[in-house]
Amino acid sequence: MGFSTDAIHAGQRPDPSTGAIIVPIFQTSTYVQDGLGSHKGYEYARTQNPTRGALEANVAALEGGSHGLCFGSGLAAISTILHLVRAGEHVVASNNMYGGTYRLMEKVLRDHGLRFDYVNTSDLEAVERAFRPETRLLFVETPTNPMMLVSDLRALASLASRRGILTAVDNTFMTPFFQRPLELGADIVVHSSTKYLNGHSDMVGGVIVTRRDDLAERLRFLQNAVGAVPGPFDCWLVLRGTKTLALRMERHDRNAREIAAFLVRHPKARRVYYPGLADHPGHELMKRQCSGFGGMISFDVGSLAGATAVLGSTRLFSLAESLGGVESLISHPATMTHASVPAEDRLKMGLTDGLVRISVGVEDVGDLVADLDEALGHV
Ligand code: P1T
Repeated sequence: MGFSTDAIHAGQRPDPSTGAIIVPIFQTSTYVQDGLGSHKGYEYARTQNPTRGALEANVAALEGGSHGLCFGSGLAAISTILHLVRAGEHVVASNNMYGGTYRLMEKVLRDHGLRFDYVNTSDLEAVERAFRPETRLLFVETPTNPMMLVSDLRALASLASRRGILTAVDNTFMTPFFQRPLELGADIVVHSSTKYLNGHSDMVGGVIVTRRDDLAERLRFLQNAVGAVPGPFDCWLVLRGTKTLALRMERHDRNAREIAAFLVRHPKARRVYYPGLADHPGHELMKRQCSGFGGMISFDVGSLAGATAVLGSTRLFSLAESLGGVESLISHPATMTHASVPAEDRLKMGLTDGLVRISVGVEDVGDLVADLDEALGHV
């Protein structure tokens, strides 16, 4: 089936007891058993929930995987993946990624004996040099948040698998509509479903997808044993979101291409980071491994004062963390999403105090351009 057909139908059948076309919200903590050891496949709602199960099957189909697992947040999903790594083992991760992922690794799991190295995963030789005999996991974001660095997933997965190292890809920015890491050889895909999968900025959640039965079995065990599961209503909201994922992503992408072209021409936007631009270093690679460029753009206005002026002047772009909703957002990575990354590491990757990040929504693009034009006039 095509992507949009799967988005609307995969994992979802009319409710057998009523015919309700939409999977109900099974708002229950437990299930009555017929007798000792005899039940309908559901025992306790941390372990199984039919609404969650429908979403898990839905996102698994969209990613071209065979197992989906939902979590209470993107970070809960990433944390569960990192439970595959034991004390003394080593992880190689992208040196620019969501600040909360970096914080989880550096400020929580390092104290539990896990070892981390951060490299520019666009540089295959740097990744190879970082691998050690005890490396268990390669964790990649592409494009990265917020510098939009692009990594070659097929090459990375091949480098890692030759050494028996797992590859996990955070696909939050691209979504399976534009990029399917499992088809490029990755073992695990993870999402903050808070973002594009849900698309309406009204819940927090995470999803993991894999094709590997062995990994799925261990991750399913961890999902239940660690317990960072989502509630059924939040799963239902994401199921509602994925139905329109294709429509929304096409529009995010179209709007973002137009806004990136506008920013490039604007004298106050000194640098524009968007992989849809022909001179972006990852542009050709993106064309090979993705079918679009997405709705995230970063640009540098040269100073904190300039960024403050822009962030304080937009009217349609709301100043807020997060991304991927139908409404456009604007944020300041250095003090918001990436505040936990040391300043010197931020600067090394170009994440300056003048950097502004926008999540381009699905509004009329002319209105969005006019809003940014007005705000940039205050720099
Ligand atoms: O917020 P949560 O659902 O826990 O997801 C964390 C996360 C994981 N991966 C990526 C690529 C992300 O961007 C995020 C969350 N990001 C933001 C809140 C943000 O504004 O960038």
